[in-house]
Amino acid sequence: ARDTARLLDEAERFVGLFHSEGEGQGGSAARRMADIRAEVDATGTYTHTQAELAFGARVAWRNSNRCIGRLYWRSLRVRDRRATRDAADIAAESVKHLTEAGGGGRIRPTITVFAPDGPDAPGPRFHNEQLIRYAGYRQPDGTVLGDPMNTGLTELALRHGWPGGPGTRFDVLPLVIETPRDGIEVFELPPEAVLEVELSHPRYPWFAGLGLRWHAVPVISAMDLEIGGIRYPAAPFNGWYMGTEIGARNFGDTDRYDMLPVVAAKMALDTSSDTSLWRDRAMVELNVAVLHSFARAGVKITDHHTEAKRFLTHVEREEEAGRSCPADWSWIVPPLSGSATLVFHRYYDEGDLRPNYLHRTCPVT
Ligand code: HEM
Ligand code: NRG
Repeated sequence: ARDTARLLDEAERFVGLFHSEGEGQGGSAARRMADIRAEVDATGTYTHTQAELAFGARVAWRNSNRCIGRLYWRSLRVRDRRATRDAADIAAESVKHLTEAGGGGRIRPTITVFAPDGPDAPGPRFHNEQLIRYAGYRQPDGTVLGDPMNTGLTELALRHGWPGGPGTRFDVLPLVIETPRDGIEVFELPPEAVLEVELSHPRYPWFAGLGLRWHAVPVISAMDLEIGGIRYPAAPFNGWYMGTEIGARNFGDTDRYDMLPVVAAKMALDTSSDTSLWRDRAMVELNVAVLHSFARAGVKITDHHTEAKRFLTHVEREEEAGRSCPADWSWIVPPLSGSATLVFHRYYDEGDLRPNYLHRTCPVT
């Protein structure tokens, strides 16, 4: 009963927002709430209309206080796949999401929404943190082949029948999908659904020889979409990359691909002293390589200066619309040259609004 009361409270807040932002198409919030109450009475849950689902997914993006890319929140494409319940069909729809959203490089911000959690059974979920992730194989000597971030998911996939990839640093992991009926199942992604960019550098011919590559489309798949008290645990969404995510973090972090020492050595920098700023110089060139390579491959990407300006435009627009834009400074400020971007030089309201995308405690296991 307490759950039902909470659900109805959340539904009322959401329906109020939906109507106050002019999405109601002539209907009234009170009428809609009466229907929702009746449906909750009868079934323990309620079903969003397509318009509510699309609005909810877009506003959840608008409310994502860690995201610098929110200027285009209204243009999110919403694929309603709530009726798709079998793991194999969910995998097939995820592959379609990848090809449609990838657009051969003309990336389109897209979300696919699968079934929500219900009163009797949870919805399906992905154990993959993103639809495309590179395997991390723990080696006997304690090092990791591939992406150390994904050792847990790699071992989970192997335990559930994945034979393992070819054994490169960039083996694409299978989808690991859990449904209440069939438990955990594993589905290989077809290579043509995985758009990737090989990295080269505009001035350093040796850079291509490092053999680095990254996937074009980041599709976050282990966050719950929460709208009006309803949780959608499988609702993978994507935009495009900001270069620093790859060049500074994925390749720069010491607990990821840890490439700064390798790049610095190739650049013949003095790595014996922190003071030579070899890490900083290597990081800049890694980021130059990422932006250069994506542009050359015709794959949409953005740099942190452009995106910081766009973000402040977004904050202004939100204020004009009478809303304050919630933002988490520590995520919004880019990991490279923070103070050279405008987003560094101010503070923000953090906010914790709904609808939103929320982390579950643990995607793997
Ligand atoms: C986080 C950029 C689209 C929701 C981020 C981050 C960046 C970013 C740089 C920080 C990531 C990190 O530090 O690891 C962009 C760009 C987009 C875009 C350039 C291009 C259109 C989207 C879309 C959604 C979204 C379409 C949802 C519909 C989020 C969320 C986070 C986030 C929820 C936080 C993720 C977490 O907590 O791990 N975004 N984003 N973004 N973005 Fe966006
Ligand atoms: N840093 C992560 C991706 C996080 C989300 N970033 C986006 N989201 N651009 C990485 O894979 O490097 N998005 O929806 O576009």
